[in-house]
Amino acid sequence: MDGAGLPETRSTCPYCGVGCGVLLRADGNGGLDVRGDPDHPANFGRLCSKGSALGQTVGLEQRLLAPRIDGAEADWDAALDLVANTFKATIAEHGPDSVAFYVSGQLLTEDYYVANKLMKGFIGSANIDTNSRLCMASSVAGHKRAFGTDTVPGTYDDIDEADLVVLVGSNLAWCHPVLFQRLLAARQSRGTKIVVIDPRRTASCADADLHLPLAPGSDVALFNGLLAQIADRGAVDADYASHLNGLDDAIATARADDATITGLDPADLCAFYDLWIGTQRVVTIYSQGVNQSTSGTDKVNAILNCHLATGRIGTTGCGPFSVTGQPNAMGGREVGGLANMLACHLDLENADHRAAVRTFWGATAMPSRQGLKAVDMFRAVADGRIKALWIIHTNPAVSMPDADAVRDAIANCPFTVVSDITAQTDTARLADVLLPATAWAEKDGTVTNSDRTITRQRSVLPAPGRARPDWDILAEVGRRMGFARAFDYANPAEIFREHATLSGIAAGFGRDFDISALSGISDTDYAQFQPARWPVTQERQGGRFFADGAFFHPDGKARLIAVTAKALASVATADAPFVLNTGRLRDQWHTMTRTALSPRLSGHLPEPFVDIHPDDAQTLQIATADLVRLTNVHGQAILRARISKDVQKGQLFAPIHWTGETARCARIDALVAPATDPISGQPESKAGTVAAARFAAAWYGFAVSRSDMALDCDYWAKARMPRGFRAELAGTNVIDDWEAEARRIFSAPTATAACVIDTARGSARIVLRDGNQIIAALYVARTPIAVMRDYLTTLPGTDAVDALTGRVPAAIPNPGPTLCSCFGVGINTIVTAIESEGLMSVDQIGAALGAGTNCGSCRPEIADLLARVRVKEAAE
Ligand SMILES: Nc1nc2c(c(=O)[nH]1)N[C@H]1C(S)=C(S)[C@@H](COP(=O)(O)OP(=O)(O)OC[C@H]3O[C@@H](n4cnc5c(=O)[nH]c(N)nc54)[C@H](O)[C@@H]3O)O[C@H]1N2
Ligand SMILES: Nc1nc2c(c(=O)[nH]1)N[C@H]1C(S)=C(S)[C@@H](COP(=O)(O)OP(=O)(O)OC[C@H]3O[C@@H](n4cnc5c(=O)[nH]c(N)nc54)[C@H](O)[C@@H]3O)O[C@H]1N2
Ligand code: SF4
Ligand SMILES: [Mo]
Repeated sequence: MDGAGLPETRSTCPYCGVGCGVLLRADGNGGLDVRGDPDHPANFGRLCSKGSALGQTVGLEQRLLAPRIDGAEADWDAALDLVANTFKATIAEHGPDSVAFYVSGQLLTEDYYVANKLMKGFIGSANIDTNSRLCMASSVAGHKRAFGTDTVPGTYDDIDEADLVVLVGSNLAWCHPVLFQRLLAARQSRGTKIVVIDPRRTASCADADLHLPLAPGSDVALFNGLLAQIADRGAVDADYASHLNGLDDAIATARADDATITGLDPADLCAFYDLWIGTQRVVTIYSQGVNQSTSGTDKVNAILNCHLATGRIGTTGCGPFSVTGQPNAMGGREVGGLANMLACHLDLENADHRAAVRTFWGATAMPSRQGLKAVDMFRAVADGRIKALWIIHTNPAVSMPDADAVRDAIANCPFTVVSDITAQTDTARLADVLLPATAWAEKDGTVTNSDRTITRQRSVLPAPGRARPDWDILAEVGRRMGFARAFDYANPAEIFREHATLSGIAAGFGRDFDISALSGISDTDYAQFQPARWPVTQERQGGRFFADGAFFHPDGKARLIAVTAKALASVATADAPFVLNTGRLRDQWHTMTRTALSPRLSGHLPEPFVDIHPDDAQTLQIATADLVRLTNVHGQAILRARISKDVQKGQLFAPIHWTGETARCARIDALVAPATDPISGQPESKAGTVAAARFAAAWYGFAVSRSDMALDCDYWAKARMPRGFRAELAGTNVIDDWEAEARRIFSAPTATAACVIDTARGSARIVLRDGNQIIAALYVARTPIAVMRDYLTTLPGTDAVDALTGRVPAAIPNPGPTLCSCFGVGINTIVTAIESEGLMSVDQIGAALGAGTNCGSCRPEIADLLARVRVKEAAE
């Protein structure tokens, strides 16, 4: 069937907190055509590489299609009864705090609302926490300390309207690419200056006026320095100060702090202070470099202090801006999905708030104290206090700090339920009961993005197999636990209405989150709901907060918090001398369960790596493309070395995305200490300490295959390519018969093999064919194997005759690794075009090759490449 005639459906991208609107059309073959929604206020039609590739990720190949109990398929009744009865029995025997839910900022608001209601209103425990603890908890805590509520004051329009945008611990170019595009557009039209504050040189630095590579963790000192300068230079807004408490104290404490611990060049620091103080319209965007820290909450407040002191908050082009990571991180905060919150920004520990929610829900049991925050929750699983655990829409065996310990805790928990869309995750493999959820394009509900805009997600594909929406699964369990009335929902619209009604009650307590004007929304209006920024009340819709100086503390004022820089939790020692920084790549989403399905996205960076400074590499005798083993008391990882001055000496950077499904030994959180911020409970995922050493493999290999491979050597990492899979391999063991090994890896006992094996030199090249057609190939050498990977990945399924050489035939240009994933343009192609056609700008490269002209996500890297080629040319 040709889908071209079908109407497009408006929905939201399921990845980052930018919350881009998308227009979806089922192609009639199970696939999906995706384009940016030109009318959505987050993106106005733009998409990044991940959003553009959504259509490649909706296939059913890896989907979980039926419930499983102990690995065997089961029907829903059996699975739901088992879950409900086991939770009930556990609570009856050990009390409500012996069970826990660990959920996700990727759940829809309606899913999240039901989960929170079930735990906090009916099970009677607050042991529901979420991966937002690893993500937004410090921002939430910082907002609440300063404003009295968890309020994001500004909107995305401020990014368009600012004269200075400061990115603190945010790699916006890769992690919020559409906002970065909006920022670059502002830079072009009004000359917006950009400052990046990040220990690492990132893609976001390509267009920056100033990059401050501060010492890891030293943000408080940097912003204290700024506050002191604000005071010293008379830049405090005296009028606005009447709305503030704690100003003098915060300034005095800031003056006593020491900005030199940032390790920055004093001239650069001064340039930053001049720029910040001298520019009225400044937006300070911050993300995980701020939040994921044992002083995360203090970092947030150090930033908020500067905006409050200058009154630069809540007006056009002004304000602190915590950008949310996940698509519904904000919605999760609204429903109170964290263990220390109630619903609708109400406080669990406030008796009046509790009474109001209890009455509204008709709650049968409600906790009066906070539940366990993520790190403590998994500790309680490990030591047996938690006996039944339900994990929904998150992959903690990979993403939690001390991930090996978390994995073991889950494995040993007496009863673990996992709701996911696939059984092929490190966490799902540990489940006693596995529940199949409908995925993004199959479900209905709402999400709230970083600037408080609520958008609908709408289903365009049928639920496959027996998959059911998360809210529906949760409500079923609630009913089967005996709470029939409270969980008798017919559809998400009904849940949304209830949530909106409760927000009106919360507003009566002086809370900011109020969408009560939507409490009577009809099913039809919900179906047609257009993006709306909260609050949504009879009196007001959207807009900014705090320009009027009205805050949510009892006295109506904001609080500046006196904060002092603290050392990192992990101290470098002779045993673990390197600081390990971790973060994201442009084209992968977290634990890759969806983005890795796209060959286009997998082409960008197909292997886990660690960036290491050239001086450190030299000391450790590590050469480019060597493997490096990182170790500490928590665990280990083996990664490919990338030698780069983007990281500072003594620091390493590794991506978070690889799992036990995609690599042998690259779950980076196995190395991350479970040290947390004392206020927010957020772990310091950006600054553990590790030892690094060259991993001495006896052989290195590269493999391509039409079908999946059976890999079990010391090092392997695999990725999709257009017709199959590619893998990097290495081992310490001696393999005597490479042909037999290849047949085993590729499960091809009878294929025709062409082999060149040189035992003396330890090299082997093996191409397996079915008839003429290449089904797989393996290349092995004693040193990191130099073959032309980008060419070899095109071979399976073809009858190419020259595959055995591992080299591109002279007649074919080698495009090099993919830079532009939309158009599949490789680095070599771009470099050649720059050199041979004399291209001078990213736009000229786009015009010549198409690269960077669709989603624009690769533009910073193209700019970087251009600069490098020009520097090289200048030196020649
Ligand atoms: N492509 C892609 N985009 C994503 C995601 C994804 O998986 N892939 N995930 C989404 C989610 S959930 C989130 S939370 C966001 C995260 O978005 P970001 O926070 O922008 O991403 P990260 O790469 O985790 O970290 C940002 C930067 O913090 C820096 N950093 C480390 N330590 C410090 C420090 O002490 N101080 C400062 N100032 N900086 C430091 C790191 O070097 C890193 O460049 O991205 C969202 N968008
Ligand atoms: N070292 C280090 N660790 C980190 C971070 C870091 O920067 N450094 N970042 C942290 C942050 S900010 C975050 S947000 C976390 C993210 O970490 P996770 O939340 O663990 O990562 P995801 O891969 O997004 O996990 C989502 C899971 O939900 C499944 N899923 C997809 N759609 C659905 C659905 O509709 N329903 C259900 N039930 N399941 C679904 C996916 O298959 C996948 O298994 O990682 C954290 N861990
Ligand atoms: S910026 Fe990219 S990943 Fe984020 S919502 Fe938009 S399209 Fe999706
Ligand atoms: Mo996140």
